Amino acid sequence: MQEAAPRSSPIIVITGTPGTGKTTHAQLLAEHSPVSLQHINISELVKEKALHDGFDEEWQSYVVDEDKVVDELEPLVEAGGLILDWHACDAFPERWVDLVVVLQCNHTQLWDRLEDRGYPLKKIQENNEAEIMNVVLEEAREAYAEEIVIPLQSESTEDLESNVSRIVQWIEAWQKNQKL
Ligand code: DAT
Repeated sequence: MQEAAPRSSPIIVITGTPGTGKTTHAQLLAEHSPVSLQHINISELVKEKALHDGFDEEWQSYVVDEDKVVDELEPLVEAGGLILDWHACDAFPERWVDLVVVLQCNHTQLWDRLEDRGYPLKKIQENNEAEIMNVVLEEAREAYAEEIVIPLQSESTEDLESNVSRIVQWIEAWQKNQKL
């Protein structure tokens, strides 16, 4: 296992099936964090910087070039202080990551959220199945040390608020540890 390089602010991955609340959590966390954290929505970055091999019409999504994503982020990693918001959490090298939050949501609620987003039926079904099978959580557990992968429920505003305050507490503890 690779050791994470020492850095003054942590790198936190917020992951989960699309619609579980990654961006909502990342935005609130960036507001409340005791250290400055830059929220990077990887799907937006892929579009903006064309880190893809084109658009898949059938799935209505970009075919992401993960190597390009990693190259784009690498210069930012040394300083730390990032929230990486993406469903494909295992794309990030282990040495980058201090905490992986995996958001989870019951599948009927997820279905409604994705329908509201106007996803095609096939994409809703695929994501729903992935959520039921815990695909993202399994991927996170395979890619990172067990103790840094934290699954959190994201079904209500209360969940959102308590998750963010839990992550804030984790950041405070992380900072104290770095100073030891
Ligand atoms: P993601 O970034 O994982 O695709 P999102 O943050 O865009 O998800 O959230 C999708 C929708 O669900 C959006 O309308 C906000 C809502 N939502 C997410 N998490 C929630 C929560 N814990 N409580 C209430 N609504 C939530």
